[in-house]
Amino acid sequence: MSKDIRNNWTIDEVRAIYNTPLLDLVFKAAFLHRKYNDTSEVQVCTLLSIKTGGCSEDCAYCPQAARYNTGVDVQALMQKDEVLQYAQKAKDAGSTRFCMGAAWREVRDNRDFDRVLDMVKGVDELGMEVCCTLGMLTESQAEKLADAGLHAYNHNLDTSAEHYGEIITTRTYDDRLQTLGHVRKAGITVCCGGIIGLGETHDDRIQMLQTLATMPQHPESVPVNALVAIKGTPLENNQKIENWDMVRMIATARILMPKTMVRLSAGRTEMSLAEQALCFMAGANSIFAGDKLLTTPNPSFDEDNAMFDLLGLQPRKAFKEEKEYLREMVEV
Ligand code: SAM
Ligand code: DTB
Ligand code: SF4
Repeated sequence: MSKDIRNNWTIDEVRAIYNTPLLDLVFKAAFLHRKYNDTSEVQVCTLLSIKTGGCSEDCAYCPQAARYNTGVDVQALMQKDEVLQYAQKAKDAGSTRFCMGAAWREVRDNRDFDRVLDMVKGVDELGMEVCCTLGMLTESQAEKLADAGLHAYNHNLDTSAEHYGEIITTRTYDDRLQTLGHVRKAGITVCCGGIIGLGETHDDRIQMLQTLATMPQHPESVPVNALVAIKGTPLENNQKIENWDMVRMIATARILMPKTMVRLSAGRTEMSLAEQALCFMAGANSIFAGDKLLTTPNPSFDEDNAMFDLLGLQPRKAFKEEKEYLREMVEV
């Protein structure tokens, strides 16, 4: 194992990296990014909200929590065929990963879950990397998702353990870590990151990054979201984050977890091309594409294709890691 890939980062080491003067930080991150990844490639993922709104949790940022008046209409679980049409459209537009999100606190063993398992099978059969984000999972639910062909599970830590109680009171940080353990044990890849702009301190961000980077195995992807401030939620008046903070988060994540896909996630509609370019320079190598995230707007495929042309970037192929691994096995 290379000395750059570590799981024993101390909080002081993470703090020192995070506080490096910005241009030095970006340089170091860009260097490691070039050492471990093909920097001409960006993973293109598309999200679909398969069950929207009406969630019983109190996540202070979320437009889908039932207790806030955000104007999001509640929609029951979509039908499999309709979901597969969206997935095919996303594939045709160049996406290689399709992520289905449900506004659930946790998965229940019922007919809705069986339908989600069918959707997972269907998207997998399209040859896309299929991802879900459905809330908390038990060990056996994670196994069923793995058997259906699930490639990745998104379950964010959102912020530090210390700040968590200020943002969510209806579940704990440990609940979150437990689900992540079930996902890992079932052999599904882990997608886990957070949000900046929740009113956290720099130290909260540093602590969250340390938690991610000291997991026994780094998450395969780390989404970094900027808060989309939603009218009706407790965080509606939070100040917009500085793009410099996004760059600092991405660069620190890249240095701590050199091989992880670092996703420049929510917030891109507020960013200029130059700001996004700096994020790619700092080590971001994945985006959400398509004109909607779950319930809020996102740049269109056309805008992103133009950005890729301008910056000389290309969409990364599906299942690249697995294909390289198989090739190595055959060559041995
Ligand atoms: N209910 C499931 C859960 O909480 O894990 C899955 C869906 S939930 C909407 C997925 C993630 O979206 C959250 O963990 C959070 O990180 C992100 N998210 C939700 N609302 C957001 C907002 N307004 N701005 C930025 N990110 C947001
Ligand atoms: C993640 O980290 N960000 C995505 C995805 N994982 C599920 C969700 C962003 C949601 C932004 C608010 C919305 O569109 O509802
Ligand atoms: Fe939103 Fe997920 Fe929290 Fe529900 S659990 S309020 S969908 S972030």
